[in-house]
Amino acid sequence: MVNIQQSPTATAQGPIKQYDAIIIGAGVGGLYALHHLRKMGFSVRVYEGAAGVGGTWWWNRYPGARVDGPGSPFYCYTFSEDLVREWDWADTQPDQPSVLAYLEYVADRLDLRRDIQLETWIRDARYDEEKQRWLVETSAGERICCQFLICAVGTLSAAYKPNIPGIDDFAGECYHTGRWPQETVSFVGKRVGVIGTGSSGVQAIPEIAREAAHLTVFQRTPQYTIPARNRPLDPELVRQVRENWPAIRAQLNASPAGMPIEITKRLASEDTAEQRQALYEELWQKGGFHLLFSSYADILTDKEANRSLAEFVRGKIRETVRDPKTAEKLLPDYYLGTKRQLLDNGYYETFNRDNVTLVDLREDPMQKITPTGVRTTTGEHQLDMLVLATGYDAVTGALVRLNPKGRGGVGLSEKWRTRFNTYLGIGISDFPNLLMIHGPGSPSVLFNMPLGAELESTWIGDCMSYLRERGLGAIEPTPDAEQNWDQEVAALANATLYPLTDSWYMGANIPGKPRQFCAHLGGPLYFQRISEVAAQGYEGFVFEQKRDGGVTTATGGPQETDSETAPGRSASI
Ligand code: N01
Repeated sequence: MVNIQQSPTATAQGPIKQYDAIIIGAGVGGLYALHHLRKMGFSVRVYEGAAGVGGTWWWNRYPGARVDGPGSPFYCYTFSEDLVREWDWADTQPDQPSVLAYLEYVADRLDLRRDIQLETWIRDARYDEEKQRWLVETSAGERICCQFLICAVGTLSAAYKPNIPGIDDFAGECYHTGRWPQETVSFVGKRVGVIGTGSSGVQAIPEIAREAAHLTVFQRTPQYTIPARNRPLDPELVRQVRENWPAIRAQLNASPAGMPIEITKRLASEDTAEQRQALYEELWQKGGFHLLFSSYADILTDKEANRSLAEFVRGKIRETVRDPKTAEKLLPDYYLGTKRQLLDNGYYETFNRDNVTLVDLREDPMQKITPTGVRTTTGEHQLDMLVLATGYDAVTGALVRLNPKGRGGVGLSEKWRTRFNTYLGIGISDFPNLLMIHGPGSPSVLFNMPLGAELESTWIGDCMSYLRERGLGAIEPTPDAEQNWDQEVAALANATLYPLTDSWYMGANIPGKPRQFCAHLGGPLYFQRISEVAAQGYEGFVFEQKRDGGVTTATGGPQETDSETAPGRSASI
């Protein structure tokens, strides 16, 4: 049975390593942060639980995993024209091995690996108010002391295994899409069950169906998915992009999702029903997010506009799926786009195959998982393999599981019990010197992730340098700034249809999780806001002068001490 929780065992011992900052996570965010902070002269080390770099792209090896947004050549780091010139993407929606290979290439090209420690989980991180530093213990039993704790722990990294009765009793193979094994998984000749029809399920299901003897899809909420229309990348586009990269980069920075998608200002009510139908058809054929973002400006804010597009997609489902009863079960009824919009490569078509069965859990609820299959009200579905495509405790989950302890030893899980308050999605009051990349309340999952990581890491680097230049020991948001930020994030979300739907954006997929929209919807305005905050001397944050107990380290690597402080010593390179 898939094991999602990590259980570190070694006892902390040995000398204490000193750094300016440690970064937790070697995914898209952590890799860039390491590069950037190192270049700024900070001593930094990255700790990563996986056996390789890549974060979510290292773990998500399930069949069919690929970028399901406007992909190449824009889902990449933008800061280096060399990288843009050197890396050849094959498809418009690169598959997981390609994205992972790209991130590995970046790690090598920028010589990042020497400062990354793999297969090392952070098992404790607590802020020492006297020393103004974080004291950290790893699963390998190491002790680290650093001024800044940079959490690049991923937004979709805390895999969620639902508490279905009997889930640990299944005797066959069982895998979670977010913790897929390194070795090849064969479906040949097997009766496979997939629970979950979000992005991961919708990508995996057509691939598994091609190999398996039989596939049973357990669907709780039917979803709208739009054809991704993945295709080989046009060499002419690549040439143009490479030649005009600075201008394209500026365009990406200025666009609402950090992606080159045409955003229309036209409202659905400005067109007739026939005109809307014709536009939807054109954008459906184009594929990808165009249907959602380039059709009408009010799709995500106006119920009627949304209904017209939703009905169009429901029509496509009825057209595609031959068995009307199956088609009916696949028809979604929430506001389109308010759960993460899915893109697929032949999802609805898969239900025309003879070896695929759809179980609608809303009319035939799941009762339990048995050693040999899944029991629903109408009977038992015998299975050799179970795939849990059940998603993540998104955006906050990995931070809460890390559970750093801030002022007074209070853990983040306690602080965030009823609401995930942050300031700018970067800082948290009572957690001095803890800085997040893609934290809750930043655009994170609603913005091009590599580009967002660059922009946030740059802000973090500037902030650290502000402290260094002024001999400051600590920075932390005020509770007022945090509360105002929370209201701003909520107000942006409340102006849309997002809060009307149960989604992981709202925390609704995790029992007991506060219902709260997880991201700032401002896009480029967000990045403008955080720059303004910095320009105004980090308005909304408070600083502490450095106390004597603080240890200053210089560029180039850790200091080792056998007590927790070494006042006045600075590291040699
Ligand atoms: O997870 P999800 P995901 N019984 O939470 C169902 C990103 N991503 O891994 O909708 C039965 O979306 C649940 O049902 P319901 C992307 O941002 C990116 O698919 O809650 N079913 C749902 O169908 C995405 O949005 C890429 O009713 C249960 C499914 O499991 C995010 O990751 C690829 C259940 C979970 O869907 C998460 O996607 C993949 C239960 N007890 C993912 N519990 C790329 O860009 C849950 N479900 C490559």
